[in-house]
Amino acid sequence: MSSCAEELIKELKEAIVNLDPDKAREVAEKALKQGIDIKLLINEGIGKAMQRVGELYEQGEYFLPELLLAGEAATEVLKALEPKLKAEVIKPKGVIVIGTVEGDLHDIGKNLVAMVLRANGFEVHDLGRDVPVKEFVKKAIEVDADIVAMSALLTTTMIKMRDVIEELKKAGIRDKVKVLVGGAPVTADFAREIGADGYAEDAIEAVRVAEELVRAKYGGKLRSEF
Ligand code: B1M
Repeated sequence: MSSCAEELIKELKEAIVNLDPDKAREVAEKALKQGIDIKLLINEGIGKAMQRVGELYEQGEYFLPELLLAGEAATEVLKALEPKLKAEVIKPKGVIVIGTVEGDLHDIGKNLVAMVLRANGFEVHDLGRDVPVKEFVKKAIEVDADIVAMSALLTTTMIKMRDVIEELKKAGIRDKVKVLVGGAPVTADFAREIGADGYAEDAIEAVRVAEELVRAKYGGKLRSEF
């Protein structure tokens, strides 16, 4: 990493950890103008900053209002990155319904995953956060989804992913829809245990896994290849 990139990423992290959304957006825009790799901004900037915010919360130095402000700062960075990530999609690689599961208000990681999937040629229908189990299934039917993608950040809400899979079975569409899961407390083992088809650790991996899942559904092809 160049020293200029290092300096800007440090500034970006500080703006988020110091709870300054305006500054965070300003630094992100500056970094984009200087051509700094978006992956670095996402992983080293937003990712590491939110990790630090989580630590400060655990240590009793930050409380809920601080978490909210840090969330706003990270969202400002995502907004700045979005135009750079937008891809013109004529025929999507696959259709994805995404959301954060019921009871869970964390949506920064999910927004990031949705944005990166879109930028990589998927049609993404974002249901938002705290999404009721049945909403995932309803939307999957409505848009003829290839993948239902779920995010959870709480150990108490990740179990809702299993409920969505059960609901897909009840609706008779489990064999038509692949399930992709992720989020900080989610692991590959947990994904297997609940019967999901794929797990991704971060937004970049989510793209690779989503492509694999669509290919598995269509005998090796992406939707755009038909
Ligand atoms: Co909360 N919170 N929070 N919080 N919060 C955590 C998650 C926590 C770890 C903090 C801590 O204690 N250290 C802890 C969870 C403990 C646990 O369950 N194990 C926690 C808690 C306890 C809570 C409350 C219960 C606090 C309270 O009320 N007492 C409460 C719950 C509210 C609710 O959801 N019902 C709460 C509330 C909040 C805010 C609303 C204030 C705010 C969220 C704002 C928002 O999202 N708009 C918030 C925040 C900001 C955090 C931390 C600090 C940051 C989360 C974040 O945005 N990370 C978090 C601490 C931490 O994570 N270190 C914490 C950055 C983001 C880019 O990462 O979402 O992990 P992440 O996404 C990653 C990967 O996980 C992956 O890709 C992304 C990177 O590329 N990924 C996927 C995510 N989804 C994926 C889906 C995929 C694939 C990959 O496929 C579909």
